[in-house]
Amino acid sequence: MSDRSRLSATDPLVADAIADERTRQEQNLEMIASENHVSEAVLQAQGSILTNKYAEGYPGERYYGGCEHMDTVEQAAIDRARDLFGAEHANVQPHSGTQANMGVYFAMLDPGDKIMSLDLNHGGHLSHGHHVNFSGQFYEVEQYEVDPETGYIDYDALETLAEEFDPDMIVSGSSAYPREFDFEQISAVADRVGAYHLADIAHVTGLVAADLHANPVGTADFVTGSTHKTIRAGRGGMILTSEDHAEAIDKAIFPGGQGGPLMHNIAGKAVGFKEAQSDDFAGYARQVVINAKAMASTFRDRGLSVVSGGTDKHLVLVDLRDSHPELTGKDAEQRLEEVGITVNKNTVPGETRSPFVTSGIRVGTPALTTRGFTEPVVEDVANYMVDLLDNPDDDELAEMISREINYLSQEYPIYG
Ligand code: DSN
Repeated sequence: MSDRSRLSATDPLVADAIADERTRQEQNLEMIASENHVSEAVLQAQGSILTNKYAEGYPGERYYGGCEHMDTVEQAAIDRARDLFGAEHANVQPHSGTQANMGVYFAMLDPGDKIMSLDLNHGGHLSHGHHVNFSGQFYEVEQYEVDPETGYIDYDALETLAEEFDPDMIVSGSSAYPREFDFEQISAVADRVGAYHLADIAHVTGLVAADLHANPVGTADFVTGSTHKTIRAGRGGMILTSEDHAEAIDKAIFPGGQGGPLMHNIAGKAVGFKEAQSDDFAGYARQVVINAKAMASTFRDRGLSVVSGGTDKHLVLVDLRDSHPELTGKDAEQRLEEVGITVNKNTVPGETRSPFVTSGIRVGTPALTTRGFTEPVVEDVANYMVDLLDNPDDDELAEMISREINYLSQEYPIYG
């Protein structure tokens, strides 16, 4: 009996939902910038019997017996992460990027200490001190912004704010900022005001690993990331740091903030990191950026306003207010979803609508590039998107685009 038939016999509801989700992923174009399609090898590792094993502790120092194979897997993930990013120390146990950030805060800060980070509406992340997140409740937070004219981070204003606020930690990194961070400049400001610098590279781990994006390791005191985005190593998080902070970080993750590591996820990370060491992956990462730039210039040519005028990486942030004032991010997300294009509504700098409505959409190329899309196809997709946004009530056009998307999804299968 195959695994699939065993699951459908035990729990048809879950089996059907997984099968339907697989069909959805195959038939839609996934353009949420934080998503990707992992390899069959990563899927196999993450869906393995390693989920059965408790391995509290770290390789060679566990609180449970029978951990010799867990040590092999976790040490491989650690060694490969250190090699990919040039880090002295890697902790691969955080369950997610947010848990990784929590680990760094818990290791280095006391409740009430001060964090300075990028505002959520300007591209930041909830775990960088937003008031609805623990980070905004346990710490005092001030946020820097992008220059409203250019869409780039205003480093002069960041420095002035740091001098006034006197933070204990400055966080760089983002969820929806289409440009590279100047990690060296932020580290220099952090040094001047006596703060730690945490660089959260969640979105760009794959681009950093492939040397396509500045690497903050060795510049920032701590580097955190998630492992399922551009690096395609399956769900999870990691922390990279220097030897002198290694012990504090390891203690903050276990026993500080987590119990048993998710060994099946760590196996996925190990496999994904091995894949990321290959020339194939470097070519993939290059194409992710080429595709995003092609998408940004198509949007621009068609009259859309692209925050910061373009992109340095895998995502484009479209501000709909100038070109489509009547269309919200929510409307755009919904209309695109109806033809098989999945994006997410996103707040934009100077946002006036709620996060449930928004005035923008965030569009990413990591998953399309995994399917094999190159610039001409990406440009076609971008043109279909603008056609639809220009004519949101034209059902005939929507049907035609839906057929084209369906054709493309069959031409470029994910798992065959
Ligand atoms: N929620 C993720 C994103 O979409 O960017 C980040 O954690």
